[in-house]
Amino acid sequence: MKKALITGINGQDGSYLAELLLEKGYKVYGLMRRKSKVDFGNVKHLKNDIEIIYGDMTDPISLINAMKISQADEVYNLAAQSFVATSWEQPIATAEIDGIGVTNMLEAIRTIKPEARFYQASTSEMFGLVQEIPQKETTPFYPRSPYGVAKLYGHWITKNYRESYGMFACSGILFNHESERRGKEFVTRKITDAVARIKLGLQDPLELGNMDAKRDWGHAKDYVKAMWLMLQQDEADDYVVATGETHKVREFVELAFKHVGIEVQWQGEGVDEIAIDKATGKTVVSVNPKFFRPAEVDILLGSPKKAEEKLGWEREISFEELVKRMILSDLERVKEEA
Ligand code: NAP
Ligand code: G4F
Repeated sequence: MKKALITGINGQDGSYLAELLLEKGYKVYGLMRRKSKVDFGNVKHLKNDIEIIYGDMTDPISLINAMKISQADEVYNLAAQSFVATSWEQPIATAEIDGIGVTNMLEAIRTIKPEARFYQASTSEMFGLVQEIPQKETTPFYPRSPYGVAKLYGHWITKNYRESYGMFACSGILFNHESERRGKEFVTRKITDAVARIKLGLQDPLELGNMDAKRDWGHAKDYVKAMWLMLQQDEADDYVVATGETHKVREFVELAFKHVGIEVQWQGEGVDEIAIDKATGKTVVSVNPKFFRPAEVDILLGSPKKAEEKLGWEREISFEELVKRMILSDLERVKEEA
């Protein structure tokens, strides 16, 4: 039986990856931080199938301990301070968790089980002010947030340990991927949660920031398959995982409202822009400058060519299906809560 250690197991991707590995017959260990209240987050339903090890990416001893206990054959490093906006408010914590934390994990592997295979959760945020469209593995990086900068360190240290010590260490440069389990601070889930509430008459207009930003959005369930595939190859390498499509935040808003039978009409420009419900004339979306970032990533669009050709990876869930799944799940949940 293969053994896997997933850091950040209670996050969005951690939960989908744990399900995938359990289906494949792995023994799954998950690293989780201690909280003041016991909370298994997105893996509540897997509590009895996985083994939780308490630890923190900033505490090297706890990672050594996690490797000793799990003796993992495969380590998936998904733990991170993953919200870009927060990285300006907590730049040092972000660097310690998302940057140095990667070295802490690599050193724990090197000390306890150097032959273990390692996956690093790199990100399209490293492309930031994009140097070419679409972005691929060879596109130069230009991060635009403390998060992007910290992740770039994690990316390079992974490559460096591969080249320095011959470790089987891979980075997946994943573009935005969302799901019904996405944190509500991220724009997609913020939209679907609000649209469900507005439909049920439980919320005032949704306030957003930059609606012109373009993102390459896929579903997390598809993306964790690429992580696993990377660690099954003969050689370690880095791969872009993306859909090859990009959409504005505004398009996501329109589609989410459409799924609950509301057609929106846009009026005004810049910070005065609003969306009204065409049928009632009521304002359903407005702009709040507090959601703009000190530096923005205007467009992300990835080329999944290498992952498709070398890993045989394919995304199965389209953009339209992603929005539909998220809004239906939020509608159901909000109805139950109400
Ligand atoms: P997520 O839902 O925010 O999950 C992050 C996980 O990391 C949570 O379980 C969190 O635990 C844990 N964590 C945070 N700080 C930690 C620390 N100091 N020690 C141990 N665990 C810690 O993020 P996600 O969307 O699943 O993303 C997974 C990874 O992929 C992240 O590294 C993210 O940066 C990267 N990524 C995500 C995307 C995307 O679009 N989703 C794209 C590219 C890359 P708590 O519950 O205790 O906070
Ligand atoms: O949903 P977001 O917060 O995701 P962002 O910043 O693209 O980061 C996500 O994807 C990265 C991969 O590219 C991951 F590495 C990272 O961990 C995370 O998962 O914002 C998306 C866009 C941004 O341009 C933002 O300015 O939406 C824009 N936006 C507009 N109004 C908003 C809002 N974002 C948020 N969170 N909230 C708003 O009200």
